[in-house]
Amino acid sequence: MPKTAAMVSEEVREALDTGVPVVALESTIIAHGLPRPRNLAVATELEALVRAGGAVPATIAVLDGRAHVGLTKAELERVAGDPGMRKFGHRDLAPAVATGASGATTVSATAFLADLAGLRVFATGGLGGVHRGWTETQDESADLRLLAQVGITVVCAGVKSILDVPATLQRLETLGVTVIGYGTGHFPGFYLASSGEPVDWTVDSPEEVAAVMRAKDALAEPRSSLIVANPVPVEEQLDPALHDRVLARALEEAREEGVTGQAVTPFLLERLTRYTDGASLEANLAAVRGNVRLAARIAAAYA
Ligand code: PSU
Ligand code: MN
Repeated sequence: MPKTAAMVSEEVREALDTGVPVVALESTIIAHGLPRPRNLAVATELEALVRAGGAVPATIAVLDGRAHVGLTKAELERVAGDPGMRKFGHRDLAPAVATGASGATTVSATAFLADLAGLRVFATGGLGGVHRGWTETQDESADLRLLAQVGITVVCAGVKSILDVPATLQRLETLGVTVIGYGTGHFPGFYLASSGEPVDWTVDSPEEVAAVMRAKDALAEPRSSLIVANPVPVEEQLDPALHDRVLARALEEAREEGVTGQAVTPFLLERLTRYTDGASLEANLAAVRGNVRLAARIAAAYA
C-alpha cells in the first residue's frame, strides 16, 4: 500500500516477513462500542491475549490521515481516550486520508486495511449486518459487502443481536461469504450463545479452520471472507429474557429519538449496557475475549 496513506508498524511488518502469526483488531469497538475509561483497559487486554496466544496484535485505526496497522501504546491510548475520534467505514478511508482526519475503523475499514497489509485473521465482537426495519431504512452495514470482496478470516460472535439476524445470514449467502460455526450448529447471537438460526458447517478446532482457509486459498477466485462464528460461553451470556426486553425498549427509543446511520449501533449498545446495569457489556466483553483467543490459535495453526 502507498507509504504516505498507510503504515504497518515495525513489529507487524517483521512478523509478516518472518511468518509469525498476526491477528488484526478493530478500533470502533474501542472508541464507540465500549465506555471510557474501561475501553483502554479492554484494548490493552485484547492485545495481551493475542500475545499470550503466540501471535502479534495489529490494532487498526486512522490517525491524522494515516491508516495504522499496529498501534503503539500512546496511539492506542489516543484511540481510546480522544472523544473526537470519528467512526470510519471503508468508504470513509479516502476522505480521511486526504483531509488528515482521525477515526476508529469499523469491521469494513479494518478488514480492508488488514487484507491490504497481508493479514489473514481478524477478531472482533459482533459484525454489523441488516438492521431491523430494513425495508424502511435500507440500513445494512457496509461490513457485509466488504467481507465479500476481501479474503480474510473474521472470528466473531455472529452479528450484533440488535440486527435482523435471519436477513443478515441471507445477505451473507447472497454475497458468497462462507459462514462456519465454531463448536456449534447454530449461529451465535452476540450477547447470547445462540441466535436460534442454524449454520450449514461446524468445525471444532483451530486446525480445522486453518484447513478451510487453505482450501479457500486453493480455490483462489473469487476472493471472499470466512466468518468463524464463535459463541460466547453459555455461563457468560446475557439472560435471554432480559436481552429481549431491553432490546425492544432500546429499539423503540432509537426510533422515537430519530437515531439514524452510523449512530444507530453505538446508541443501541449504550442503551443495552444502561438497561442491563452493565450485564450486556460483560457478555460483549466475554464474547470478544473468546474471539481474540481463538483468532490467535487460528493464526498460529494457519502460519
Ligand atoms: N463488535 C462489538 N462492538 C462494536 C462493533 C463490533 O462488539 O461496536 C462495531 C464494528 O466496528 C462494526 C460496527 O463494524 O460496530 C458496525 O457498525 P454499523 O452497524 O454502523 O455498520
Ligand atoms: Mn448502518
